[in-house]
Amino acid sequence: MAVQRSESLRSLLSSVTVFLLLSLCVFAEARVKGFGKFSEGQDPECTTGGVCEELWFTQKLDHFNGADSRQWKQRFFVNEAFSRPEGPVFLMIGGEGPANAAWMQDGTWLKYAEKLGALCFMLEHRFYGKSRPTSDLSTGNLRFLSSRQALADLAHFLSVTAETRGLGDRHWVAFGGSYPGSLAAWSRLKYPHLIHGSVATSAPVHATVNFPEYLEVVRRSLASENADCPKIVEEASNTLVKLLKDPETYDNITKDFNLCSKLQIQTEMDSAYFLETLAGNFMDVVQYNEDNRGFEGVTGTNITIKVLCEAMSDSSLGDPYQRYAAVARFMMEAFSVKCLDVSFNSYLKEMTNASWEGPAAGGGRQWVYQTCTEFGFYQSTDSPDQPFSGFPLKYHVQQCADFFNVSADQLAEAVAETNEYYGGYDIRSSRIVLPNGSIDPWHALGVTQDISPELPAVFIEGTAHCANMYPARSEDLPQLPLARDYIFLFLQKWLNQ
Ligand SMILES: *[C@@H]1O[C@H](CO)[C@@H](O)[C@H](O)[C@H]1NC(C)=O
Ligand SMILES: *[C@@H]1O[C@H](CO)[C@@H](O)[C@H](O)[C@H]1NC(C)=O
Ligand SMILES: *[C@@H]1O[C@H](CO)[C@@H](O)[C@H](O)[C@H]1NC(C)=O
Ligand SMILES: *[C@@H]1O[C@H](CO)[C@@H](O)[C@H](O)[C@H]1NC(C)=O
Ligand SMILES: CC(=O)N[C@H]1CO[C@H](CO)[C@@H](O)[C@@H]1O
Repeated sequence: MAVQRSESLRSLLSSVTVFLLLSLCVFAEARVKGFGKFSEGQDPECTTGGVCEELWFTQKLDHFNGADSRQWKQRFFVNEAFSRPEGPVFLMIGGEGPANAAWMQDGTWLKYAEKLGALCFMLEHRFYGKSRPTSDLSTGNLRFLSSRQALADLAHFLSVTAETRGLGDRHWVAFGGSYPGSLAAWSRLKYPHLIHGSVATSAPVHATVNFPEYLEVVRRSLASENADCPKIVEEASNTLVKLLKDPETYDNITKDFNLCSKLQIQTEMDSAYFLETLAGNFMDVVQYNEDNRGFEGVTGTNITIKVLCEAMSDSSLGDPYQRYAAVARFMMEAFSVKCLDVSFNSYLKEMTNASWEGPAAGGGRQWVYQTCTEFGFYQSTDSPDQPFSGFPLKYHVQQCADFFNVSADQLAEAVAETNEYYGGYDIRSSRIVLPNGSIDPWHALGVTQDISPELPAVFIEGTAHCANMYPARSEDLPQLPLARDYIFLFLQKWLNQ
C-alpha cells in the first residue's frame, strides 16, 4: 500500500484511469495520474469457499457528530479457516483502493493466522472500492473522507463484531501496509483498549507537504543497481526539459513517447504533468521492485530496477534521451497501453469528475483529496540530489486548488494538524512493530529505528514497499523470511501479554 507515488506508471495508462499515488499494498490497483489501470488486480478465484464473499457492515457516516444519524454499508471479508476459540482476531486494514480479496487467501498475515489460530477480517476503507458512504464524490461529500473517520470505522466495526460474534476475550491485532500501515499504528495509538497490537508495514507516519526525499531514495535505489544509472536518467531528463522549450521538437517528442495526440505545452502544469508521468515509470518500479505482487493479479512485475537500468545503459537504443523514450514505450507495451495521454487538461477533467462511475473514482480522486486535506506527501523534484526535473512542489499544491479549492495555506495547516493529532515520528504507544524496506522510497517517512522495546522497527535491507506482507517465494532475499519470522516473534510475545 502506499502512498503517492504510486502514481506512476500511471501515466502510462492512457485511457482509463485510476491509480494512486500511494502505494497500495493490499489493494487491487495502482496509482493515479496517467491513468488507466495498468496493473489492476483481478479478483481471485474463490476456491476455498467463502473467503472472497463480500459481507456488509452498517457504519455511521460521521462518527464525530452525534446528531447525524446517517448510515452506509461498508464492505468486509472474513476467513474463519484458522480460527481457534482462544486465538486472536486479525484485522487487515483497507487503504486507498478497492480491497482485494486475494489477501483473504494468501499473504504472510495468513501464515501467522494459521500458527496462532486467528480469525481474520479485512475491512475496506470508506470511499474506496465498493464502500461508498455518499451518492457521489463531490468535494462537499468528501469531507467525510479522512483517516480519523476511517479509524473510527475500524473501532465501531470491531466493537460491534466482537459483540455479535462473541469474541469478547480475544485480542485484536491490526495489519496494514503503506497508508493502511499508518492506520494500523494509529489504531493502536488511538484505540488501545480495542487494538492489542499492530504490524504497521512501510508506514509513512509523518505527514509532510513536500516530500523531495522520495526521489532521493529513487536515485539511491537506481545507483545500487548500477552507479551510472541515475546519471544517465538525469541526462535524459535534462535533454527532454531542454527540448520542451522548443515547440519545433514536439512532433518528434510525440512520436518518441508514443503520445495519443500532438504534444501541447501551454502552461507549467502541462510540462510538469508530462515530466512527472515519465519519471513515474522509474518511481513505480523502484517502489515495488521484486515484490511478490503477482498473486494479487498485478502484471508487469518482471520489470525491475535491473531491467530499467539495463535499458538506460544500452547504447544500441541511442542516446540517453532515446533510451528514456524506449523505456516509456516498453512500459506501455508491458501494461498494454496503446498511447500516452499527457494532457494536464484531460487529467484535470478526470480528477474533477465526482461520479462513482468517473475515470478517477477507483481511488485517484479520493486519495489526492486525502493528500490535500491530511498528508501532503508530494514527491517533488525540489532536491538537487535526484535525477528528475520539472515537477516542483508548486505543481502539486496547485492541484489541490484546481481539484478541491484547497489553498496552499490550508494544505500546510492540515498537514501540521495531522502530525499534531498522531505525533508524526514520535508515536507514543506500545506493541507496534514497524517494518521498512531500504529500497522503498516511503521509508523516508517511516520509523526506521526502534523507538522503544515496545515499538520495534524492522529494517529489511534490499527490499521494497510492503515486501514482508507478500506471500513467501523461493527467490526472496534471505533477509525477508528472517524479517517475517522476527515480526512473528513479537506477535507471539504480545499475544501472551
Ligand atoms: C526530429 O527527428 C529527426 C530524426 O531523428 C531529426 O533529423 C530532426 O532534426 C528532428 N527535428 C527536430 C526539430 O529536432
Ligand atoms: C515480462 O513478461 C512478459 C510476459 O510474460 C514478456 O512479454 C516480457 O518480455 C517480459 N519483460 C521483461 C523485461 O522480462
Ligand atoms: C464523469 O465520468 C462518467 C464516466 O466516464 C461520464 O459518463 C460523465 O459524463 C463524466 N461527467 C462529467 C461531468 O464529465
Ligand atoms: C473556494 O474557497 C474560498 C475560501 O476558502 C471560497 O471563498 C470560495 O467560494 C471557494 N470557491 C468555490 C468555487 O467553492
Ligand atoms: C532504510 C531505512 O530507513 N532502514 C531503517 C529501518 O529500520 C532499521 C531499524 O530496525 C534502521 O536501522 C534502518 O536504518
